Amino acid sequence: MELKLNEIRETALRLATTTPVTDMHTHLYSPEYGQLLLWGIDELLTYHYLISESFRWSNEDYDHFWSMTKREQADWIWQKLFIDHSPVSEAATGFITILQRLGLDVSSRNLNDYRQALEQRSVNEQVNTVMELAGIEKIVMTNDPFDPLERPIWLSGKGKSDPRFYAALRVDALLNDWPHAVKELQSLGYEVQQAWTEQTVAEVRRFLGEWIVRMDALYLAVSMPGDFSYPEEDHRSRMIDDAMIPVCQEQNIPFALMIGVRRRVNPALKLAGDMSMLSDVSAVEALCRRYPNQKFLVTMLARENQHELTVLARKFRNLMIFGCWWFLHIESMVEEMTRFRIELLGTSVIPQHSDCRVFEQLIYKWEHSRKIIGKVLADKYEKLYLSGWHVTEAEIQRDLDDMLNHNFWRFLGKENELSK
Ligand code: FIX
Ligand code: ZN
Repeated sequence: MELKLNEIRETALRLATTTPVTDMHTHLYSPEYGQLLLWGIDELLTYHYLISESFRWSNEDYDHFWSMTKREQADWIWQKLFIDHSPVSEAATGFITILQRLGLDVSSRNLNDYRQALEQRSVNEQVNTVMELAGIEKIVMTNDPFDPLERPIWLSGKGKSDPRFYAALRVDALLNDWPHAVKELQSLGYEVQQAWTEQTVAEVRRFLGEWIVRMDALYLAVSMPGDFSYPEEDHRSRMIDDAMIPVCQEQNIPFALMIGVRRRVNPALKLAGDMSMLSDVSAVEALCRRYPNQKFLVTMLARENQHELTVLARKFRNLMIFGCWWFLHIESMVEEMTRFRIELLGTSVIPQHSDCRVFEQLIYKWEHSRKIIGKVLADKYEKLYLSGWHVTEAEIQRDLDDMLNHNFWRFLGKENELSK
């Protein structure tokens, strides 16, 4: 049934907040991964986004901060960002959204009550509650065979025992720290050497192929610095051309590139010390042109790259742009990006991923983004209505299913996962 003008906004917002989501890039794990799955109040407060924000209010010695227990760090951050100042940043407001949605009394400001309430829950219970509250159906993890905590779980065959969680094979070291990757590969029994020999290429391919199969990885993923350039006479281009693209094609999976990070500009902040960096969109253009049958999932970190990258997706159907990554995952940027992506690409985009590291973050990251996506779509449907094009509720549902769920699986050629 066609919607009336005054029904459009409410319908778009309601469906945007309830449509099941596939979260196609996270740093979350299923409960089988034990300590790798982060959840609870202290993990939430020590999220690296909040760590860097807290240091703006303090001359605390970095090393002293890192020597504190997690609980002490959480207390310190709570004091700085929530008590001494108002929690108006995206990450701080997000923490409040989580408390509220979990049914805790936000107005009490009693951190120990919040801790206690969550500590009474089991991890399985919390995973189920959060997925239900956030409307998340499927979660893609970030999986690194070089991680000594993660590798044994895969080798014991338990890596993919929860059907709601999917794997993505992360290959950063192979592209960005080859000497380290050589050591890791050698210790795993692959006969590689620093020089780019035929045997090394064959062994890297064997490694990638075996781990894609072991993980049933949906895609290969890497985050790149902004000065990534392609094609070049360098290690990265050789690795991509000789090993990664051939294996992706053999296995029929996309290659995901997250471009524009400058790691550790302030090393004392550890994970919180990474910076955003302008990137060269023409590297992606060259890849899409050279490999028209290879699918690329791409996101960039600099705001200045977003428009050009979106235009590029109009030129190459093998390019799917996704998410508002990291420092762009703030309400003003999500709105700006969602609006011009829809204006340039219609609904053929994956507007958001969460990048969550702590499980309950799914609640705020998706709630905040869903509202914006609903609002932007409502503006567009209302405009269409006034031109005489009247959408139905089923059509709005279809569009949101595409953006929040189906586009990802369709791009992978795995629509069958949607019925699971
Ligand atoms: O490289 C990545 O996948 C980044 O998303 C992370 O490294 C980053 O630390 C992060 O958590 C961003 O949201
Ligand atoms: Zn990430």
